[in-house]
Amino acid sequence: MSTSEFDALNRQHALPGKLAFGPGPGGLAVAVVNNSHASAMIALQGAHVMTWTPHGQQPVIWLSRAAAFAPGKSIRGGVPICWPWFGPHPSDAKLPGHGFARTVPWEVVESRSLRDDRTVLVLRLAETEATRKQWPHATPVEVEAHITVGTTLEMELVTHNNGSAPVTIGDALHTYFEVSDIREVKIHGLGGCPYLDKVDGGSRKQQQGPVTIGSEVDRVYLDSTADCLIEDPRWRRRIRVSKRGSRSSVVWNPWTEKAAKMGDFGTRGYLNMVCVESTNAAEDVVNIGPGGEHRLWVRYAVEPLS
Ligand code: TA6
Repeated sequence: MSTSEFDALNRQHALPGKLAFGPGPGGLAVAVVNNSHASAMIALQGAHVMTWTPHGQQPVIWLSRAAAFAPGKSIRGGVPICWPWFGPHPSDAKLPGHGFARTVPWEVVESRSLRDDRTVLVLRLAETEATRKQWPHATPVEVEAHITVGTTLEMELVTHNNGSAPVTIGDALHTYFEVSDIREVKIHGLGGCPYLDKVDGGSRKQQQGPVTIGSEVDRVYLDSTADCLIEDPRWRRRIRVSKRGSRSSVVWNPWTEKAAKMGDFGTRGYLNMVCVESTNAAEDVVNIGPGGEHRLWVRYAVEPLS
């Protein structure tokens, strides 16, 4: 983005002292938020929340120190938006995993400060010839990301079916949370849920008690609508993941080998992260009727461990 484009963007959407746009890592255009509650950085590519840190807290969102930042390249960490499919494309392995939304530019459509000083930023992805090539379908669809930065982080992914035919999407907020040491963390809220274990051929199992991680974990929890709690004893906190409009959750940590193969995790990055993803994936994809919409909403909150 050129200086004059940043100037135009700031003239239209900057919030003095709270929100400004400029070049970020790798020259990617970013929105930088700093209000009385928290700081955050959001790449316009993919409407990708890269960082969110409530003042006085350790970072809540993990961003790999070895992440690559380049146009069209997915960013390792933050909150990747998976849309309009989750995971591998259902029929064409040549198409990007987790859809194209996270690697294309989104347009800023609104910014505002709320009365409680939280900062709202709304971005929209309108379809293009390039996206239609990857996702040919009869009905015009667009998606918006509503991001609210405060002592909590709220995100809502709104898919609008603007046409006269139904459309099916998979979507997710593929959030990387920062933890002190994954080996000490417990994830509550999924006990009793059935899950597909992608580390064991996708076999269907049932979660017993909290999730603990001591090797590669990649699980799609079905019928999971309750809050998840990421309990971090060393940082004496837990991160509450609340959601609406999502019927499945994914827990993922690549552990050593997979992280090394991916190349953008850094040497020990996997020890300080866990993905708890709010998704509509696998058998939980979403059908949106003509003129309808689907909302996937999350709220992340940090709570002290008594
Ligand atoms: O959500 C878990 C997962 O599907 C893993 O299987 C792994 O592929 C991860 O997403 C990261 O995918 P990415 O395309 O961002 O490298």
